[in-house]
Amino acid sequence: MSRLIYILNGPNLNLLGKRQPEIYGRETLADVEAACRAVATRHGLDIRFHQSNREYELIDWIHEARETAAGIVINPAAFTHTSVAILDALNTFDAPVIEVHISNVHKREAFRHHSYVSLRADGVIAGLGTQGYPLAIERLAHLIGPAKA
Ligand code: CA2
Repeated sequence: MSRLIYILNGPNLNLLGKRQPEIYGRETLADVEAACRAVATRHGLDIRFHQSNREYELIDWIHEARETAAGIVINPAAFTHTSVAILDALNTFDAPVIEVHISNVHKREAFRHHSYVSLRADGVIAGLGTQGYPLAIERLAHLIGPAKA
């Protein structure tokens, strides 16, 4: 069985650590990737870590994950609140999906309170900062189970 997980990041998250640290913290996306890789390695999981500002690229990675992956962690960023297309793509993926938000979207503007992706996600983490990513991987590792000896 595959021990590969996809970690997908939506628009503007390439600016993490460079703007609005009061909302999104000081860690860069490269720091997040390193933290994800460390926790995944501990569980014998491989990762593909991607970010895009283009909706279709996120959809293409979800399609790729259908063939290869045992789970997805996704922070769809603003597409969370707008994208039926990402929801439709995730609905074709047959393994666990964890949705992550760095900020507590429920403490913010009303338009951030609704998530299309939550209609598919098996779990949602919001407001734990970038720590949400390794925690989401811990959950996937639990759902996927240990590597066979
Ligand atoms: O809290 C989150 O993780 C969000 O998914 C981030 C999105 C926002 O639209 C969602 O409502 C909640 C925005 C990502 C923008 O990322 C930036 C990072 C640093 C500086 C500027 C933007």
